Formats: sequence, structure tokens, C-alpha cells
Amino acid sequence: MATQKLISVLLLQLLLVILASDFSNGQKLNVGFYHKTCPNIEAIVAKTTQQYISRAPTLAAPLLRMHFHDCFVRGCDGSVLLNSTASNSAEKDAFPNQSLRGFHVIDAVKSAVEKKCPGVVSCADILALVARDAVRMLHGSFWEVPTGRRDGRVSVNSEALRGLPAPFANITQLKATFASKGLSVKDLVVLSGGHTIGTSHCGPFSNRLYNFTGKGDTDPKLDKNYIAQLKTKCKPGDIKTLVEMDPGSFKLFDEDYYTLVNKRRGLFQSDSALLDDPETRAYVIQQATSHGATFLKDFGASMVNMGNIGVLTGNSGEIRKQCAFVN
Ligand code: HEM
Ligand SMILES: *[C@@H]1O[C@H](CO)[C@@H](O)[C@H](O)[C@H]1NC(C)=O
Ligand SMILES: *[C@@H]1O[C@H](CO)[C@@H](O)[C@H](O)[C@H]1NC(C)=O
Ligand SMILES: *[C@@H]1O[C@H](CO)[C@@H](O)[C@H](O)[C@H]1NC(C)=O
Ligand SMILES: CC(=O)N[C@H]1CO[C@H](CO)[C@@H](O)[C@@H]1O
Repeated sequence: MATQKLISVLLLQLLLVILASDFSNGQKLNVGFYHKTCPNIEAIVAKTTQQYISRAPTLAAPLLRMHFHDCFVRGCDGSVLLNSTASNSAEKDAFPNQSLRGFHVIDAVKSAVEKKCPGVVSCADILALVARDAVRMLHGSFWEVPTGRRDGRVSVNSEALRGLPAPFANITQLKATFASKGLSVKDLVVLSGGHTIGTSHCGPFSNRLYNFTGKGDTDPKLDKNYIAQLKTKCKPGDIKTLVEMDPGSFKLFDEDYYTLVNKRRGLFQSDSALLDDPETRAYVIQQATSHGATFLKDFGASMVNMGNIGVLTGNSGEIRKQCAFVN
């Protein structure tokens, strides 16, 4: 009968769709992906990360930033962890990465995980978990990290500059960059709150202090008293000195970032730019005037969104044996 034939054709198609999605790149990440294959993964990652961060709390910030840099270039595929080879200059060696550090922590976590569950856990997932643990260890929020990412085999130096937003970016550029990764305007203003921890070299903002438009002027969007303070730390042409991005509380993951931005003390032009859009501005003011009522919760949600960018799943990519090298 025609209907029977139609039904069996439909069933066959359904089966093919299920099979195809099982073996393709279209799978979703999920919390507890390693439930059966590496049940203690979260504890192993947390323990090793803690060992490093308790000794050197300033490592937390670059580890969070590393996950951001991974996700914005080729998706969260561990490409930021790959070393250059004789024939390839990797993301790691690109200009925005010159200040990334903490690779040895990722390597140590990977070794600890490999001992218990060899060949099962991706470096991309390890990075996502370490970033979460780093924030938690600075008294920030906890969020569940969906896992199941696989590691990419490619890392290209020139893609890092193109994929990552510049500290000089204006609000239009920032919104466009985040939108191109599938992230919302809210994700932009929430994730920028990552600048509540860590340090920056003088380089990314010294133009705001000394020669903003090439006339020896300063950036009118930066608080005058703050400029005076920053000038005592960053002399003209100094690209090496480090300054705290949230002075006095750069080891505490809190809502201070929004208080600073609201006082026109965001360090980068990209931070100040959050006052130039009605939606991002409203969020800055809301968090600044409510002791960060929703920031920590929002941050976890936006980190999950960021952690989904361009992930490899199923049979795509590989599970690297060492995070700095493809298998
Ligand atoms: C919105 C666009 C962003 C721009 C333009 C930007 C730019 C920068 C720059 C220029 C630095 C200083 C690097 C140095 O000189 O050492 C920095 C540091 C940092 N960024 Fe961002 N960033 C952005 C978004 C993010 C996001 C989304 C996160 C994480 C969720 C993040 C986390 C950090 C952290 C934690 C540091 C401090 C690193 C350390 O202490 O070594 N940033 N960022
Ligand atoms: C990978 O490169 C980094 C510097 O970018 C270096 O410190 C590290 O030793 C290299 N890793 C290995 C396993 O060679
Ligand atoms: C942002 O920067 C781009 C590129 O420099 C420029 O074309 C655009 O006009 C700027 N937008 C705003 C709102 O300043
Ligand atoms: C400021 O920038 C202008 C234009 O780029 C340049 O000619 C001048 O030498 C700079 N001044 C200083 C003090 O760096
Ligand atoms: C951590 C790291 O690999 N940093 C590299 C960033 O890129 C510069 C070159 O542009 C290298 O010298 C650094 O070693």
C-alpha cells in the first residue's frame, strides 16, 4: 500500500537523520559528558588548578582570558594551546597572545586527567573547566560547564588578530565581533566584566594617556584624575609595565568593573565604549548601582554561551594527547 511505503520511507529517513547527527559535528555539548568515561574529571581539574592558583592567584585571570581567546578564534577547539611548528606559526605566537600565560597549568591538568582517563578528555574541555574553576577560586560564580568539545588540528597566527576584538574597538565593532560569534549584546557587556580581575600592560591604553588623536592629547572618555594616576605608572612609550585593571581588587571576581566603567575609569577604549550603547550602558549602570545584583549569575550564563562557539563534536577533530601538539 502506498501509505505503508510512504511510512517506511519516512522511517528510513528518520533513521538516517539520527545516524547522521550521531556521527556529525551537529551534537550539542552537555553537562556530565564524561559521566561514564571519566567520572572524576571535575574533581581532578579543580584539584590541579587549585594547586597552581593558591600559590599564584594572578594566574586565574590569564586562564580565564585563554578560554576567551580560544573560543573567538576557530571556536573553542583548543587551537590557542597549540605550539608553532617549523612550517606553521600558531595563534600562540600572534600579537594578542604575547601576554597570555598559564599554559603550564593546562599541561599539568591534562597530565593529571590522562593518568586517570587516558585519551578521553579534550584540551578544549579542560580549558573551559579550568576557566570556570579559576573564576570560582577568586570568589566569583560557579556555573555548570557543558562538555563534549573535541580538539582542532589547526591553529593559524593571522586568525588571532582578525578574530579577537581590539582594545581600541568602538561599540559598533564590538557588537559586530560578538554577533559574528553568535553572542548577544548582553553577552558583550556581561563578558567584558571579566576585566574585574587581572592586569594589563600599558601598551593597550597608553594612546589614551598621551597621544589620542596624534596631537599629544588624551581620551576625553577617560576620567581626568584617572589619567593622572595612570600616567604615574605608564610613561610615554612604556609597553611593558603591568597595571591592575580593577585597582585594589584585581584578585577578586566581583562587580567592581561596572563601578569603574560607570565612573569613566574603564581601562580600554573597548571598556569605555560600553557607555555608548543604550543596552550596554543600562547594564553597566544597573550593576554599578546594585552591588552587581545579577552579574555573577549572568556571567555564568554568558560563559556557557561563549563556550559553545564553533565547537567540534562527535567524530570531528580529535582528543589530543598533549595540548600543545596535534596527535
Ligand atoms: C570585549 C572585548 C575585549 C577586549 C578588547 C579585551 C582586551 C584585553 C586586553 C588588551 C587585555 C590586556 C592584555 C595585556 O596587556 O596583558 C585584556 C586582559 C584581560 N582580559 Fe580582556 N578583552 C576583551 C574581552 C574579554 C573577555 C570576554 C574576557 C573573559 C571573559 C576577558 C578577560 C580578560 C582577563 C581576565 C584579562 C587579564 C589577563 C591577565 O591578568 O593576564 N577579556 N583584555
Ligand atoms: C610550547 O611553546 C611554549 C611557548 O609558547 C613553550 O614554553 C613550551 O615549552 C612549548 N611546549 C612544548 C611541550 O614544547
Ligand atoms: C567605529 O569604527 C569604525 C572603523 O574604524 C568606523 O567606521 C565607525 O564609524 C566607528 N563607529 C562609531 C560609532 O564610532
Ligand atoms: C603623536 O602622534 C603623531 C601622529 O601619529 C606623531 O607624529 C607624534 O610624534 C606623536 N607624539 C608623541 C609624543 O608620540
Ligand atoms: C605564551 C606565548 O606563546 N607567547 C608568544 C606570543 O607571541 C610572541 C611572538 O609574537 C612569542 O615571542 C611569545 O612566546
